Amino acid sequence: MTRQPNDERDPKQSTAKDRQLNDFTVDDRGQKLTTNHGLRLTDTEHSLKAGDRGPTLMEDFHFREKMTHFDHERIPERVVHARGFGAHGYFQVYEPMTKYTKAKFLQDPSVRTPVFVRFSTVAGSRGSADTVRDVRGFATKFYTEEGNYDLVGNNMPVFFIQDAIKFPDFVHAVKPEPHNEMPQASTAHDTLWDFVGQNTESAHMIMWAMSDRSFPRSYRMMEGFGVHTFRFVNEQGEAHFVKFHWKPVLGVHSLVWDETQKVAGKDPDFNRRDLWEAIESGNYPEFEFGVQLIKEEDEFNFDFDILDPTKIWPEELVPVKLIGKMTLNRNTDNFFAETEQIAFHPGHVVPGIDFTNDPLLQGRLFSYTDTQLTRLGGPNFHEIPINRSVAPVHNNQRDGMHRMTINRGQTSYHKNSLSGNTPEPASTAEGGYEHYTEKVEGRKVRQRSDSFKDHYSQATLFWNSMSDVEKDHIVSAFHFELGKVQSKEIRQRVVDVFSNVDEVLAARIAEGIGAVPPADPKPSPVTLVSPALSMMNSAKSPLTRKVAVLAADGFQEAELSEVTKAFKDAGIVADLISIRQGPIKGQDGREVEANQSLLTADSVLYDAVYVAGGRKSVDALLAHPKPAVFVKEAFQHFKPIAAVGEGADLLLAAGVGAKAVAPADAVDPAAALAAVPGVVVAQDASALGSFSEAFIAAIAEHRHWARVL
Ligand code: HDD
Repeated sequence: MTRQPNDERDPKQSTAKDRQLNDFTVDDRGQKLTTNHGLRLTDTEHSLKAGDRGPTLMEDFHFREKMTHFDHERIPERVVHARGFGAHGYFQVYEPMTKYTKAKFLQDPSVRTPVFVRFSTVAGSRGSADTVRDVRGFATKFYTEEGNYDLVGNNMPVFFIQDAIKFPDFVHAVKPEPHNEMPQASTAHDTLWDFVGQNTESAHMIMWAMSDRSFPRSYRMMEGFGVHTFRFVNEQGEAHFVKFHWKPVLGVHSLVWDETQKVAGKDPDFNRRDLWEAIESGNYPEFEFGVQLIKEEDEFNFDFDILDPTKIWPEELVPVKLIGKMTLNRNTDNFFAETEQIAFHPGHVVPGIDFTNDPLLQGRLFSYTDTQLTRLGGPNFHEIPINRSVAPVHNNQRDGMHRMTINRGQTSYHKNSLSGNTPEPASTAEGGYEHYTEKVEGRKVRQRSDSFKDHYSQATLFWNSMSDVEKDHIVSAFHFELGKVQSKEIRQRVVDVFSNVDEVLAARIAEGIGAVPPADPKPSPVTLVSPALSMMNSAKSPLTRKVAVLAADGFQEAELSEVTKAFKDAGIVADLISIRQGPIKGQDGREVEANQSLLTADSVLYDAVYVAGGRKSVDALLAHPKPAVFVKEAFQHFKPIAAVGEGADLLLAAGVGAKAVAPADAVDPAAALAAVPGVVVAQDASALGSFSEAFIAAIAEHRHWARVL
């Protein structure tokens, strides 16, 4: 599928927001070159000089304009979430949510509400790598008929702190250290772990951050969470507490740590490229929208405070009701204009959605507009095309840097008589926003409620809910992170803090970093488990997985063509990788195009590896140093691997199966390979159908953890 600019798309597929953006979209292709003022130019390669070897003249207005604009092209990056990637799409509700909320975009299943989503990492700069260990931002702007609604969430359901006033402290601790601006996009340094040791409310979020949720395989394969408790309010003014969820249709899947570090070098744009390519090829990412609801009268019926942003509402306790679906179906036309200039704000709500007294949320309501004033250069950032509401905007706000709107009329104040007192406030029946009339009472205090003081139970719940593999990964993550911490006191303090989560966990952490473990460690007495927290229980699918197909001249033709056809039919994306890019010849002389070479492709960029047979092809691969390393890495990253015929020789050369049975020379090598979880082999081309089926099933499993390395 070739890329279709927004204005050339099927009008039936375009949303009100797409059409609005078209009014601002310019296609320079095929046009004459002009200045910013529309003057046609004859030349842009030579500055105006006094003689062809002489000095440049001040009079050269084109030089000055071109250079001045260039000199000012950069804007400040976001103070957090600087690196991001966005896409357009739409949202549709499954059934009217009238009982719970009057939000118009949640009523009519036939209505497609336009959305723009920006995924991001938090700590790194704009140019940092995608696959670092970090929380991922998941911010959605719904362009509803009632104005923009922003759901500014993350891929983890809790946060590091409970009160927004601590956000600058937390961010200063997690960002590169101030004296030397190191390390980039990494939590593995002293100041972050010092913060964790001193601020125990972060314990639960740290458990998430140390899990593999911190490096999603794809933005299309991670959950999103609104984190805070919000309110749904219906037409009758009745409220429910609500938490928001995005559930990826493809399931929740992650990379493995070793892989993330290699990918960061091989393709720092890994996650953004994945999203871009999926959308370009018509594999539109889909997320179901879920809500957890608690009645107002049940506010105090839980053993945690439902307003505490370091707590989840376990899904087994408060089920997630899936109420709609978001589909991302269009890439941006221009990264800067759209993804960089979009401005989210958790305070952009619509009637039917309201806030609670979560002290983290309350503080966020200040920060987001404030930060745009510097980042986007003034108070009129809502007029930037990507930020514009599709609902009409009428008020008495005027002027400021870069004002676009030309407001007609004599008045710009309320109340007035000269314009009949318009624009006039709307009644609630006319869609006017009315705040939920919550009763509040209290003394002014700089304090936090005692109900926020349990910092550990849910960290334990998270730990208890992990599979053994996930637990091992969490422990290694602590070893890596704390291993980079210079201060022994800080390392010890972290072990001491996490012994409140689980002493066995703390002992395992201590073991890898030379710290003192808790004496006589025992598992935590908290035994609650929430299966929804383990990624192992997530949906599995082969759709859009990427397979590396290794072959060279002399490949067995049916083994390549039939298996790659089966991939295609199963929605799997295959790259043919050979020693060189370009055509390669099969046994019987048929040519196919290798679209990657062993220089451009790496195992870490694929979900699975397939080696076709053909003596000459496999011998060529064996003679080259890279293919065996390629397979070995895939094996060590627990990825599905398959081979037919002579292709199995490459697997054996990579050491696959070496530990499956012993002694290796006593058994049939093919049997040794077949005994490895996630390895699929066939003797020859006689049963390619069942072979492909078995391999595709192995690909759907994503990783094969039972493998002995
Ligand atoms: Fe924040 C950006 C998510 C707490 C202050 N935040 C930002 C973005 C996301 C989040 C996804 C990027 C939006 C984009 O793509 O442009 N933030 C969260 C979540 C939080 C959270 C889920 C906790 C539940 N944030 C938080 C607090 C504060 C901020 C407590 C300050 C009081 N966040 C900001 C900010 C940013 C931001 C400084 C930087 C760029 C921007 O807003 O537009 O205002």
